Amino acid sequence: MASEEAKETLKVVEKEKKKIKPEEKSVDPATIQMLYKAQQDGVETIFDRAETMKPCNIGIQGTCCKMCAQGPCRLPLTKKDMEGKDTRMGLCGATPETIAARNFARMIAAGAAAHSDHGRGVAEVFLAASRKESEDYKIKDENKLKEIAGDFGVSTTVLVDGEEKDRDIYDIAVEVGEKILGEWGKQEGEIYYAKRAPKARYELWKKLDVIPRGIDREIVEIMHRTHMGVDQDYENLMKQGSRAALADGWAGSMMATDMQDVLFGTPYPIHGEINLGVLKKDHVNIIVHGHEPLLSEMIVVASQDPEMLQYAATKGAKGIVLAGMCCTANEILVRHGMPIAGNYLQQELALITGAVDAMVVDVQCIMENLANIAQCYHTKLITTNTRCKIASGDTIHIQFDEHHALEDAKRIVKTAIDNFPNRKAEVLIPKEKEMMVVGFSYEAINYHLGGTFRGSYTPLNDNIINGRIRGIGGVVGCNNARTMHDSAHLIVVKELLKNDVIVLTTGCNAMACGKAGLLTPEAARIYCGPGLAEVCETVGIPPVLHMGSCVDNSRILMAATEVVKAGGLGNDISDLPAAGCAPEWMSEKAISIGQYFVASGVYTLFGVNLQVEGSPVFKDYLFNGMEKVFGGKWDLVEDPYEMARKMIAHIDAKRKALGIDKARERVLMDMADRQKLEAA
Ligand code: NFS
Ligand code: SF4
Repeated sequence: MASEEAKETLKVVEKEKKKIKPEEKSVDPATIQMLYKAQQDGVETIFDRAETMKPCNIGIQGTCCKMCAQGPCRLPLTKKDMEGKDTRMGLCGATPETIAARNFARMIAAGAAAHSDHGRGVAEVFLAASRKESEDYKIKDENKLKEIAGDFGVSTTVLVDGEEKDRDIYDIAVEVGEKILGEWGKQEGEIYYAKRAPKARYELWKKLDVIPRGIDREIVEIMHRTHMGVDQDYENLMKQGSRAALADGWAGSMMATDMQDVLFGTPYPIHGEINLGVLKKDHVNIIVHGHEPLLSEMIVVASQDPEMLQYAATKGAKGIVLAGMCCTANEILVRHGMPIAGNYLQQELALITGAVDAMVVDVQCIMENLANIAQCYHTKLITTNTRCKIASGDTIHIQFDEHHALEDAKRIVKTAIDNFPNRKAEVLIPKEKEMMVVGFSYEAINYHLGGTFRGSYTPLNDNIINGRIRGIGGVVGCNNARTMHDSAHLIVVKELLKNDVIVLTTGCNAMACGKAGLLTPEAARIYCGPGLAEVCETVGIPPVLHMGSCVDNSRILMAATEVVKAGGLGNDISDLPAAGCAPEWMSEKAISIGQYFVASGVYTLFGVNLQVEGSPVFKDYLFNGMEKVFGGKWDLVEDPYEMARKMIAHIDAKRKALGIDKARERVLMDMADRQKLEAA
C-alpha cells in the first residue's frame, strides 16, 4: 500500500517537475496568464510539449534523408578519412551537401506551394466574380485592376466607332483573371511579374536563367529533382529552389495580394485592436484562423448582419465579436480594422479563455491540438476547406463554396451563436489589448510618405539619403515554440528603431509588434532614434509599418522596387541599405520567402535554426556563395541583439558603397548641436 502511495507521489513530483514556467515562455502578459489557466484547467499546450519533446539531433542538422526506403539514412555528425576529408554518405552515396540541399529545396517547394495554392484559390474566386457567377464578390478596387491589367498586357480601353472608350471593368477582369490563372500551368516563357522587378534585377535573373516559367512547373521540378537519384549538385538544386521561390514571391503570392486588393480593397491606414482582450464575455466570440480572406471576408459581412445580431440576442448574447488569428486576421484587419486575438502561438490559448464559441479555420498554421483543447471547453472547431480537415476531436466540416459564400458564412455564424449557451468552463479573458494603426500597402506608403497630391517614394529616398532614416529593415515571420514567444521579434525591432532603421512588417511579427504598442505613431517618440522619430512624427506614421499577411511580403518586394525606381539609392534591390529577417520562423513558407528575398538581392537573417549545420559546405554556399550569385545571402543568428547588429552593419556597408555614409554623420552632428541648444 505504502509503495503504491509512493508511486502516486512520484507521479505528482514528475508532473510538477515538467510543469513549465509561463514567465519563461512568453513576453506577452496575456499569453502568460492563459498558460497559468491551462495548468489550472489541466490542459496541455504546445508550450508543454516543447519542454518534453526535443528535436532529433540528426534531423536538426539537415542530414537525415528519407527520400527512399533504403533509409532513413541518418548521417553521423562527423566521419573523416586520413586526409581529413568528409566521408559521410547515405546508402546511395548521397553527400551531406546533397541531402541538406534536397531537404532545403523541399521546404521551399512546400512553402511556395502553400502560398501559391492560396493564390490559385483567390484566382478562381476572382474569375467567378469577374464572370458574375458569384453574387457575393464584386470588383472593389477598379484602379488597382486597371494598373495590374497593364502588367498582363490587357487593354483597359476599347475602340467604339473609331473612338477610344473605357472598357467595361468586368470585361477587363475576366481577361486579367484568365491570364493570372494561366500563370500556374504555364510551361514556357516567363511569369508576367518578373518584369516588375528593377531592370538590373530582371537582367541578372535572365542571365542566371532563374526566371520562373510557370508556378506549378517550378514546384513540381523541385519534387522531381529531389527524388532519389536525380539532382546531386547542391548549387544546381538551389538554382531550382530559387526559381520556385521566385515563382512564389513574384507570382503566386504577389498575384494573391493583388487580386485580394481588387476584390476586397487595397489597404490604407486604419485603426485596429489586438490581443486576447478583444474577446468579450457577454458576446458570441468567433475566431477566424488560417490564411485566406475569401471566407473571412464573408464572415465579416455575416457577423454584422442585423438578422444574425437579433438571433444572437435571442440566445442572451449582447453582440458578436469576430476576431482573427494568424494571417487571416491580418487580411481582415488591414482592410476592415477587425480585431486580432493573437499570433500563431496564441491559437490554443484563445480556446483556453473558455469564451470562444467557434473557431473557424481554413488552411495553414492550424495546430491539430486545437481539436483536443476544443473538447476540454465548449468551442466548436469548424474546418471549411477541402484541403484541410481535422480527424481529431469533434471537429465539424462546413464546406465553403464561393458560389454561395454568404450563405455558408451565415451558417457558420449561426453555429457559433447556437453554441453560446453551452459555455461550461470558467471564462477568463485577459484584459490586454492594444491599439494600432495598420494597412500600409506599398501604395499607401507612397501616398503617406509622398505627402504631395501625387505620391512618390522620393521623400522616403531623400530621408534615407540625408541620413535621417538609416535604412530599411523587413522583420517578418512566425512564432516558434522552441524560443520565447515574441521575445526575439521585439528585441530586433526595437534595436532597429533605436538605430533609425524604419521597419516593414507582416505576419506574426506584425502581431507581436502590435501587442507591444509599436504600431502607433506615438511609438516613434518612445522607441526611435532622433532621425527616424523626426520623420515619423512629421508624417504621422508608426515607425513599424504593418503591410499585411505573409503573402503580402510581396508588398515588401514592390516597396523595395519603388525605392530603387525613385532613384538615388543604386539601381538594384541589392544596392539598397536594407536587410530582412525572421527571428522566430517555423513554417516552410518562411524558407520560400527567405529564398525569394535572397534571390531578389536581400541579406536575409533567420533565427532559431536553419537545419543546415550538418553540411558546412552547403551552409557556406547559402551564407556566402549566394551573395556572389544574387547579391543577397542567408544568415543564421540566434541572438536577436546580434541579429539587429548585423543588419545595421550591412545597412551601413551599403550606405558607404552608395557614398551616403557622410550625410548621416552630418545629420547626427546637427542633431547633437540642436539638442545642446535645446538643453542650454
Ligand atoms: Ni506566415 Fe501566417 Fe504566422 Fe508564420 Fe503562420 S500565420 S503565413 S507562416 S506562423 S508568420
Ligand atoms: Fe539513403 Fe540515398 Fe535513399 Fe536518401 S536517397 S534514404 S541517402 S539511400
